[in-house]
Amino acid sequence: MVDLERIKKETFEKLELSHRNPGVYNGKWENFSEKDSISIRSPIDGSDLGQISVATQENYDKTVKILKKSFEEWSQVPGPKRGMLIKKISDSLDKNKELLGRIVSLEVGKTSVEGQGEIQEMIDVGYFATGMGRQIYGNTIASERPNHVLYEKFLPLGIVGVISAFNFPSAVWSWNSFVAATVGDSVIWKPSSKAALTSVAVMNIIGRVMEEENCPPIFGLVNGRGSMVGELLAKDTRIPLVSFTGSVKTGRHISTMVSERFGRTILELGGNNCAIVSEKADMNIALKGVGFGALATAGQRCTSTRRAVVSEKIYEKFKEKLIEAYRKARIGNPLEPGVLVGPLIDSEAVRNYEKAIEKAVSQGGKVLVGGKIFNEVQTGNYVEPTIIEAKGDMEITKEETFAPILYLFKYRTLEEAMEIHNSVPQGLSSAMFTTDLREEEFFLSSRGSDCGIANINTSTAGAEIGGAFGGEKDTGGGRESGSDAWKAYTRRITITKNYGKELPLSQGVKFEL
Ligand code: UN1
Repeated sequence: MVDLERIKKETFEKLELSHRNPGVYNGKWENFSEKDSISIRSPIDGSDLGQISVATQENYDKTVKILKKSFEEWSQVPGPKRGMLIKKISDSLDKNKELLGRIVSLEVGKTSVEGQGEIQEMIDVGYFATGMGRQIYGNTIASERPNHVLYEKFLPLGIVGVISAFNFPSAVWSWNSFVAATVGDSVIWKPSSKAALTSVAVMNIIGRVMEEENCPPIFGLVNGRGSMVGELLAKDTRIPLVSFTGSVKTGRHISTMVSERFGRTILELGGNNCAIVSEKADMNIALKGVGFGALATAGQRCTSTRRAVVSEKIYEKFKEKLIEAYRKARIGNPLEPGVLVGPLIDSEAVRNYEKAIEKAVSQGGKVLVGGKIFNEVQTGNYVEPTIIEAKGDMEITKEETFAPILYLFKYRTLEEAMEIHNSVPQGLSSAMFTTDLREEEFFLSSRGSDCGIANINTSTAGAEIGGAFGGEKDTGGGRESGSDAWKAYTRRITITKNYGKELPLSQGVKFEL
């Protein structure tokens, strides 16, 4: 049995967290406000993890002003140098990886390895951004006019707002922030109020590096509720870009407010990710891929596998083996070694799990395994991972429920599988398990997966930071993290330069003055 109290004490001490933590950082911590605070409870055992103060409008304004000033200085620093600061941050996160991972586990209930993985994801994107500091490039384009050059430059945008969700309380922030900072922006962070402690722990580490490096405060933090801080950010014309991760409903609201002022958004909203398992799949890989996708983070990833569409030729065998694997998966305290499925974030998530199962059953679904609250652990936040055999076009399978519920479908032809796959409003991640080249290329073609992420023989979950992350349809269309996602954090200028002795006009227009 792990000694939770000891772990808490040690982690808090080393990360300089207390029972009452300030929640606003703008180069220095703003004092704990007595007026309003967020209470954090661990989903592991319901115990009190302390309080985080909530930003007032004044705190918010002051932070934006400071970040604006920092931007002016920081955007003048050469890209490779900016990248080197991010490297130092990554080095420091690496040194504190174990402790930070523990905070993630304590606060949002991730298993130890997944908590560590979350921090590793920050470290990775930091090193990626370091290299990127030397690769902020634009195209040179052939001009139609003699003695002319046509090219483009990507300049920093200003202050980028990042609103992050509880399930990846620091990694998704870093995808946005490290890339944005490397292209020359400053960043204001509004974390989920369910994961405010992680944000304070991360800023404690980063703040120290910034001080040592004598760097202007380019990373600000304003904890608070979405209805207050989120709204302020969305309406604030000083914030040219808002990156939001969360529900479709809130994303739609934020997006409307930001676009009303012609601001830009990067939206990473819901996923309803599907895996197609062909009769030509390697059964072991498919079982592990679907199992990991559906069970990791207790089904609380945007990339979690929520539907599996299996060829009728192997359906029964696959079903049997998957049920067997589910029965073996250990549920419980996520800090215990060997546990695969930790708690859901809170009692509301448990209610949503129960409601979804009820709806599925009333729509004709059959519970094959799981379906109940897991009573062996006291807090009530633990649920049994569930597989539901779907019947026909069940409405509930079109919704994203943040819980370990997997809907199982059977297909006859690949076209039929693809239709089921693409029949949901969301379009984040997808996977196909097959060893047939024709099948995989069909899946990756314009008639195939309609998602932003399409994987072959690996899970819908667990993307690497090197690729662009995001999806289509109700997922919102944004791209973050790797590849050329950095461009979204810049403004592009197109430049035409005439180095000749005449003034020829484009399109052959003559204009004799
Ligand atoms: C999310 O759930 O919002 O691909 C992000 C994955 C992780 C990130 C998930 N690397 O599962």
